[in-house]
Amino acid sequence: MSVREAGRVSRVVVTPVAFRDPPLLNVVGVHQPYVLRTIVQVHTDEGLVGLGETYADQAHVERLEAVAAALPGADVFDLHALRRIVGETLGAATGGAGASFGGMLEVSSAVDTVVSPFEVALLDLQGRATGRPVSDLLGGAVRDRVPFSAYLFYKWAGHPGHEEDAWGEGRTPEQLVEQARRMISEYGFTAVKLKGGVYEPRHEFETVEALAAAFPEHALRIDPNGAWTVETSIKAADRLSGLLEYLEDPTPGIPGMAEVSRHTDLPLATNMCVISFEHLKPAVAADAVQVVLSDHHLWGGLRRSALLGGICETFGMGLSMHSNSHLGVSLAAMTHLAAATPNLTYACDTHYPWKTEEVVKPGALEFSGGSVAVPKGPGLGVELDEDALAALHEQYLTCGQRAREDTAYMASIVPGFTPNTSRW
Ligand code: GKR
Ligand code: MG
Repeated sequence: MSVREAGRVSRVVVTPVAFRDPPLLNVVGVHQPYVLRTIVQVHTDEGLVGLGETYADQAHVERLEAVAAALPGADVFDLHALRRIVGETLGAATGGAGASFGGMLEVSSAVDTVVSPFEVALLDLQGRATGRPVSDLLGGAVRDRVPFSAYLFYKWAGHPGHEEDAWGEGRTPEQLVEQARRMISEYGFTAVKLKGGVYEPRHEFETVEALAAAFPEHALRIDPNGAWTVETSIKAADRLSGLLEYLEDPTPGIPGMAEVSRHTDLPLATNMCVISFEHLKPAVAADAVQVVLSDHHLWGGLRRSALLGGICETFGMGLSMHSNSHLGVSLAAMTHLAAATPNLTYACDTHYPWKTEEVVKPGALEFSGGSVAVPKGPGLGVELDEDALAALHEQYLTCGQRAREDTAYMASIVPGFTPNTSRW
C-alpha cells in the first residue's frame, strides 16, 4: 500500500441515526425503542473520508455540528489542534459546561466527549493515507483478536404495545441462563457480564449463582450501576467473591467504593466513579477501585484512552472496557484500541448482540470464539453502507426521540418510577 497525502479537512458531515433496541432494564429505567447515535464523516481535500461514532443526545449533536463547522482547514495529523478547536468552539458555545448522558453519567466538561468521534475519524484518515490500521497508529496491535463479553440484561419480552422480540423475557435466573446460553452459542463468548441494579439484590445474587453453576469455566461480572448501599455491596462481595472476576460499581462514588474495597479482596471495577482524568488521583489515593473500564467515547478518544491504560498500569490497576449501545464504527474503534493496549487483559463489554440494524458494510467485523479479529486494512477497516446510513437517519427523524431517557420512558410505563441508585 503506497503512502498518499491525507490532506486537510475539507468538510465534515454529522449524521444522527436511530436503530432499534430491545427493552433492556437498568438502574435508571429501561432502554427506549431506539438507540440514538451520531456518525461523523470527515472529508479531506485529497478525497479521503474518515469515520467516527458517538452519542446523539440533542445537545451533543449541536456541539458536534458547531465543531464540524470549525474543522475545515485542519491538518489531519494535528490532533492537538483538534482538541484546541473543540475547546475554543465549545467555550464559545457553552461556556465550557459539562454534559449528561442517559441520566447515569454526568461529565464536568464536554470537550472529551466531543473530541472523541473527530479524533477517531482523523486517525481513520491517517491510517487510510498511510495504509496502516489504526492499531498501528496506537503503538501496534499486541493481539490479533480482541475478546468481548456476553452482556446479559434483565428485560421485558417486548416494548409495551409491540410484539415480543427475539430474546423474549429475561427476569428469572433460569431465563438469564438461557439468554447467556444463546449469546454464548452464537458468539462464543468466554466472559459474561450481568447488568444488575434492577431487582432486589437477593434475586440478582441468585442469578449470578445460576450463571456460575451453568458456566463454571466462564469469567463472570455483575454491574448494578450503584444500586446498592455500602453494606449490601459488602454482603454481595462476601457471597459472590468466589464466582466473580470483578464486581462493577456496586455503590456510587469514590468514598463508598473505597469503603467496600476495605472489606473485600474481590476487585472492584468502575465506569461510574472514575470517568475522567481528574477522578484518578482521588480514586488511587483511596484505593477505591482495582479495575477501570475505559471508554474512548467518554475519555477523549483513542489516544487519551491509551494514556488512561498507562496510568492504570502505573498505579497497579487493571483495565477493562465499557460499552453503551453502539454500531460498527465504534466496534471497530474499540477493537483497534483494545488490540493496541497491552494491559487491557479483560474481555471488553459490548452491546453488539442486542442490535439488529447497522451502518457499516458486513464482513469487516465478525465474532468468533467470543472475539473480533483486528481489521488489518487501512484505518479503522470499515466502510459505511450509505443506504443503511440514510435509512437509519430517516428513522432518527421520525422516531420522536431526541435524547436517551431511560427513566422517563420507564416512568411512562411504571408511573412513579425513580432510579434505583442506592435503593437497596
Ligand atoms: O445499556 O443500560 C445500559 C447500561 O447500563 C449502560 O448504560 C451502562 O453505561 O454498560 C454500562 C455500564 O457498564 O455501566
Ligand atoms: Mg458499568
